[in-house]
Amino acid sequence: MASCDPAAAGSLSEEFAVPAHVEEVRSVMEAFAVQHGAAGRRVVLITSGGTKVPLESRTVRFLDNFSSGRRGASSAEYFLSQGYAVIFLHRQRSLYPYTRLYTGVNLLDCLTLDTVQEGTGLVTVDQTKLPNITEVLKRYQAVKSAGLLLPVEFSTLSEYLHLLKAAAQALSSIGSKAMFYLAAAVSDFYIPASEMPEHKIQSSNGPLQISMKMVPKILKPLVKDWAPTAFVISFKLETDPSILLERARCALDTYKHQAVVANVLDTRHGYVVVVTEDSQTELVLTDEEAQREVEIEDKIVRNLSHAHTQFINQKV
Ligand code: 9Z3
Repeated sequence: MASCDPAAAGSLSEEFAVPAHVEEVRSVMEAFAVQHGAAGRRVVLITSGGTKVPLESRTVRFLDNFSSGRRGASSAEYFLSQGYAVIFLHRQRSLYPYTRLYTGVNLLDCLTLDTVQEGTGLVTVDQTKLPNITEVLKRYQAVKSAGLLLPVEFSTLSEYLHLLKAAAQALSSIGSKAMFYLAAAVSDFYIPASEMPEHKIQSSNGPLQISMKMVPKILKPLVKDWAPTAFVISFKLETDPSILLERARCALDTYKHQAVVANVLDTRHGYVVVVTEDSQTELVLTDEEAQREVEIEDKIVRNLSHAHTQFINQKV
């Protein structure tokens, strides 16, 4: 059996540059949590998309973790319909709640300039090219006008790590009403700033050999120190199904958080296993459900928000 995930190492600020706007974002997230907590709402912090690890300080090349952001973006919609307020910490330009439904559509092909209305700024939308747009727009505008969705962007691993820490601190005031839903695909490896070449690596120097350090496991301080009373869910991604559950259990045993959602890359949109200390629940999309365009995130979010209710009730 492979060993469990290594423990956290080093201090975040020493190893990863602190983004200039982190304090500002932290206070916006804190105000969001306090406002919704006071209104009796739960708040979920969703991470979504892959982190980028630069190979050069003036970055031309970088290592990316695969994630389209679909899991995070669709989950955000389902959490909103379950009554949660959502902080959506996502990779810049990855899929976004509601607009994700229209990726691949060229917006300009859906609009016609109304010659009668020309000069008023009005255009006509061809609704056949944007399925369910009226319904989706209504839902999006309701969420927006109620201030229920707070988007925060990251691009690099450093930004992700610092913003996640800031989010954990920001949500600490609402205790068990906070959920962390860590669906982002986070790099396990990085090159420390001190070892990174400043300029573009030259191919004229021959084949490239890089040595990367292990990324400190952020889940450890998150669960233990930054958000000890929150409901924390991590995701475990594997490509080899035979090691998936063992790796998920390993993560749960190491970090002692509430659940791991285990998935395999190729089947992630049709099958996941929610692993907790004393249960293992398979969530499956049937062919019939897939045809009706049911999404597995609907099932994941229902399962976890129910577990979150029980978690909150145990605490009071
Ligand atoms: C996941 O496992 C997500 O479900 C996916 C979603 C990234 C597969 P998409 O965005 O895909 O819908 O295209 N996220 C966690 C991935 C990850 O890096 N997990 C680490 C690990 O497996 C733990 S933090 O070791």
